[in-house]
Amino acid sequence: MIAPELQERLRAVKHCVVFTGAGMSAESGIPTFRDRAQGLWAKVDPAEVATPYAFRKNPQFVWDWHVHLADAVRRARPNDGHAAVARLQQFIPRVTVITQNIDNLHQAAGSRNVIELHGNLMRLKAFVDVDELFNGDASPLICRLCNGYAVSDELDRYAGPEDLAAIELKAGSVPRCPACGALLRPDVVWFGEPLHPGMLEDAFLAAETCDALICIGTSLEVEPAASLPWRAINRGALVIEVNPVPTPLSLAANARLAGGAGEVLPHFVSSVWGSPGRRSL
Ligand code: BV8
Repeated sequence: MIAPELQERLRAVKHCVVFTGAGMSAESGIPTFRDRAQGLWAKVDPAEVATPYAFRKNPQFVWDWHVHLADAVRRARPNDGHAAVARLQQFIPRVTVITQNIDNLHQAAGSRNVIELHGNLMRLKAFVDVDELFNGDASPLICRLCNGYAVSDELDRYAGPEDLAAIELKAGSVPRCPACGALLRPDVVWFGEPLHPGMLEDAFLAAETCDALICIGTSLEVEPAASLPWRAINRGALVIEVNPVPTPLSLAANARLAGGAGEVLPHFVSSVWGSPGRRSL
């Protein structure tokens, strides 16, 4: 498990970053990214379908792919790994969870300071076709309700935020903003889209100023998120990796816990900081 001197150093940590990927939610029944193309989607490369270009070309196809994922997310509950991550808040003065996941399970487990680098599948937003925007010379009309570029002004002048909030990511045709008719899409960061600048800046700052970073369930293949553990290492932070298989980070980390998040994290947290319920803050 973890060498005693490393345990001592971990117990002295004041700010811990927990950086997670799809493997964190695998034991909650949500397919990892590389396994996402399962069953009816077996022939689909997620990096090809989770893009604005794919959505513009075939909105219904991309919508249906996300509905398939959303159904798995709705069935999912936080696993023992999410609970162990949330328990760190009892022992460490500051815990920042930075997740690539879009399933809300860290928050559901009780983690309070969560940066969702790639968005959240249960939120919708207007689809803004940047290419279309820069082709046309007419300055687009911004919809007062969805903040998208209105397809037509005031389809329903009485539509309000509750009408927009009532629209869900579920099977059926791709919904439109009730006020302006703009297509709606999942509020996740697709490939080829920039991450939210403020969020990314916060994530970089946390990784560069923390005392320890625990990297859980990520293949570290997607940038710019994948650079976070390396930023922590470059600043001299302790880095622990949790993954059943080695990754490019494994040899550089101070320790690697080979196993599933739900399987190894509860024992890791108890053995270093103490069993559930023991408070040290
Ligand atoms: C951007 C939302 C710029 C959608 C996602 C060439 C080289 C380098 C970079 C690029 C390139 N070409 C393009 C890029 C950039 C691209 C990128 O990185 N592509 C990769 C594929 C090469 N990045 C982007 O496009 C980003 N944007 O760069 O914008 C820009 C700037 C200005 C203006 C315009 C543009 C946006 C990236 C975000 C993409 N969206 N998600 C959705 O989820 O539907 S990323 C997607 O991959 C998921 O969020 C997923 O979380 C993420 C990363 O994957 P992992 O989480 O690591 O999951 P994976 O399955 O890979 O691994 C799971 C791991 O868990 C494995 O290691 C496994 O062993 C382990 N595991 C399994 N079971 C368990 C476990 N671990 C613990 N416990 C278990 N039980």
